[in-house]
Amino acid sequence: MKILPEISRTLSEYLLIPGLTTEDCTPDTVDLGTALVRHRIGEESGVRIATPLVSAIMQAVSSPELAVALAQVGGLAFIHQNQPVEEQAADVRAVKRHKAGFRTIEVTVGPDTPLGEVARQLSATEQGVAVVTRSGDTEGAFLGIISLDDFHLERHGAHESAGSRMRGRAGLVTAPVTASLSEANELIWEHHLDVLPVLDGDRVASLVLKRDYQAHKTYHRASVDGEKRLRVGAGINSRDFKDRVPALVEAGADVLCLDSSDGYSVYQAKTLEFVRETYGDAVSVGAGNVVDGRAFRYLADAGAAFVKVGIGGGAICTTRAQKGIGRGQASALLDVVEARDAYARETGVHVPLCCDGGLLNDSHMAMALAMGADFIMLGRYFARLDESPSPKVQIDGQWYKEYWGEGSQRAQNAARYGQGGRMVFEEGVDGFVPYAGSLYDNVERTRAKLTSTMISCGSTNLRDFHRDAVLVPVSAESFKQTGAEVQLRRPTADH
Ligand code: MZP
Repeated sequence: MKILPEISRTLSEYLLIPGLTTEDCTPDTVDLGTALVRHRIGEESGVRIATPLVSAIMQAVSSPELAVALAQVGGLAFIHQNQPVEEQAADVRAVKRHKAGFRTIEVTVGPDTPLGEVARQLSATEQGVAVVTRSGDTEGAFLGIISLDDFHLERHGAHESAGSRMRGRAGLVTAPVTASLSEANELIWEHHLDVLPVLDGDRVASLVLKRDYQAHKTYHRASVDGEKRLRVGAGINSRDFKDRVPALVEAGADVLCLDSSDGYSVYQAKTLEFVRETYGDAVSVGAGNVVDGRAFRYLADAGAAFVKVGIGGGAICTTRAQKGIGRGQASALLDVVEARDAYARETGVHVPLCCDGGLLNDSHMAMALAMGADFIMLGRYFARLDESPSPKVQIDGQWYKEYWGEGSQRAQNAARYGQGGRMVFEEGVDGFVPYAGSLYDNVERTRAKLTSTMISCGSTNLRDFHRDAVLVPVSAESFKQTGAEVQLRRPTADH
């Protein structure tokens, strides 16, 4: 028996000290892009994401619908593995059918098409913006970009305005009907419009809202391996991997992740070995979860593409109470970051870390990233949103979404928690989380907060943030003082 000298600490036990904010540190210059899979230092990771958020490998969280939305804002979802192989592969295929890009539709207008028809199509598909092309024109002729808000203005104008002007929320530009796509792009930049086309050669491949452009530039660059399809990950387990992995690879999963509450096991190493022997470096598999440097090293040596950190911290998790296993997320992360950095110095290879579970608010995400996490896995956060697959229910006038753990009676994820292949006792609960609206709005707000934190710390990218962040542990007394004297007029909207 050995007792570690330091106390097990959570993420809320730290604060960040601001660093010097310079003029080149602005919301437009902060890049939240991150490596998802291992790579040689100095080289680019084979899979990068523009927003450092991934969804938990859970029934209540990672459906194809959520995966599409999350990929569109630059993150990545892991389709859960607590279902038959064919069903999981079908979920992956459903995501891969979507082309990369922001919520957009292409509308073709003829000489007599009323603008109202374009508006109707936009509303029917709940899209915010449309690229308008004209029927009969040569392929790629670009007439304009219409945002739903503009229809109130356009309605009163002549119909041909759709063909002779480009309108964005911030202004009106007159352009020749035959403007090439790149000319159109330049005009939109020049006139500070709110919507931007992402070009694929001479054609508009997708549209992004300007505020998301930075993310999408990174995402778009990262997402081209030739097909420009949305990215999606998928969970696997160390039991049926010989069937599951080939089916998921065939379905087009971009990255796989071993789904286990305790990843420090020979079974994970054997799974990684199988994938390496079968596919070489062509298939990336993350592993975990771990809470110390020894376990990280074991999985890194076994070839893990990334390693997930966190045991017992999940919002629905009862592992610590049931088995006495776990570690405060901050202590776990700091220990593993040290091992990750030592591994990089020794081998020249960076193995990204994913901080998984128990992040109760956006500041916890900022803290995890500051401590060295490359990206964050979230369950409760995504379960609360429109796009998650769980039922929305009303209780005492308030809306909630159902959220249950993979170790709960309801999920019965025996591959993750199986005690001898079946669930003898539960390690998770089944409950409700307050409904919080659309993923697009929530991720946008979270991105804004992370960006703002990084600006305060004087960092424009996550690598610098890891290097330059200065953290301080806080005393129990200082917690008590935060906002304790103010009676809230209304509950805050933030999670
Ligand atoms: P959270 O974001 O909801 O706090 O935590 C999500 C994480 O909790 C998942 O990614 C997974 O690692 C873990 N999890 C999932 N089910 C259980 C359980 O039933 C669990 N105990 O701990």
